[in-house]
Amino acid sequence: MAAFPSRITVLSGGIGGARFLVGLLAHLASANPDGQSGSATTVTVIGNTGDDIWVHGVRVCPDLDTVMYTLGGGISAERGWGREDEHFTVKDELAAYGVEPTWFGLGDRDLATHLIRTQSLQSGFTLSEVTAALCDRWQPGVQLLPMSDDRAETHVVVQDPEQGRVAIHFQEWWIRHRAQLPAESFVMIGIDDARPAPGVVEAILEADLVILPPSNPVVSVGAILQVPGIADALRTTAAPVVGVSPIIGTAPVRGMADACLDAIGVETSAMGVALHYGARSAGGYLDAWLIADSDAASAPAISAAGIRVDDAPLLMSDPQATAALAAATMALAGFSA
Ligand code: FO1
Repeated sequence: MAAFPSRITVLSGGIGGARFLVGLLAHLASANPDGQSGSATTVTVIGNTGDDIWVHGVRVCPDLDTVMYTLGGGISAERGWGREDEHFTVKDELAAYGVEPTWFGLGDRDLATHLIRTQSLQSGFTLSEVTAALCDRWQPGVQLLPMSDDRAETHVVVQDPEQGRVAIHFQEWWIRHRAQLPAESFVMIGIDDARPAPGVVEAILEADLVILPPSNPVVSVGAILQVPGIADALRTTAAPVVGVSPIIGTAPVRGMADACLDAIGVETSAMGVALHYGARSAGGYLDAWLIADSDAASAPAISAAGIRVDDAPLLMSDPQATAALAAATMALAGFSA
């Protein structure tokens, strides 16, 4: 067993990925005594920006902010997004003017982040630069990189009762329709011209371990993998690539990944997602896959596909459980737990 990786890279979406990262950092801090002597493991997070949206004139980056707030101590524990001790006074005033979208939960504290981001982008800074500047305040304990500095937004093709077949922004589908409008497909507007943000490809190629955390495999990890150049980096990195199933049994641990998986014809199960990502030995992304202990019966089929598999409790019910999950993930990759 190798000791500890010196560089871990995590491809993360929002709430599930952020929660996993809390456990990973806790595990590294407690289990890596060398950490105190400066040979700590560094963690780079490549954050999904496909969920990003212009709303009420400001640029909102939900998955970047969820990671930043969660690791920085500002997240709303109840919602899993946005700020703790939040109010929605501005949102209510906008609604009083009848200004759409009234369905988007723009928090007063959260608005400060979006105002700074919007001003910085409009004065020519890149999203990477803005994200680094915002993280100066929050000190998340990881290097947080957007998957791209270019705009690539996830839109959802749905059958609208009045308008017929239309594409709506992912956030409208996710928040206003609670992903209950059957999605025909997901389209990432601008993805063909999007380039990996500075440091993203290097973070994958130079990592000692790459983790696909229990984020939405379609609109979070899947979106990151659609940025030209990132999927290839994942296929070619010398680092082991280990994923954690976001599905236990036939249901997502949280969120609505099942609605997304249905849309792309992937079975909502630990095995379905594993086979969707595919084994690296067969041109896919996974060397290993961690499934719930209750799904251990699907282990033989997963390993038959060329993916090493282990099972562990996957519910991130508290920091200790999440740290244990991170330890199991690292052990599956061959690093000392
Ligand atoms: N999710 C909701 O369910 N309702 C909201 O009103 C909402 C507002 C919101 C504002 C800022 C932000 O960063 C995230 C927000 N989210 C909201 C969560 C967001 O839609 C999802 O977390 C991600 O896009 C999917 O991971």
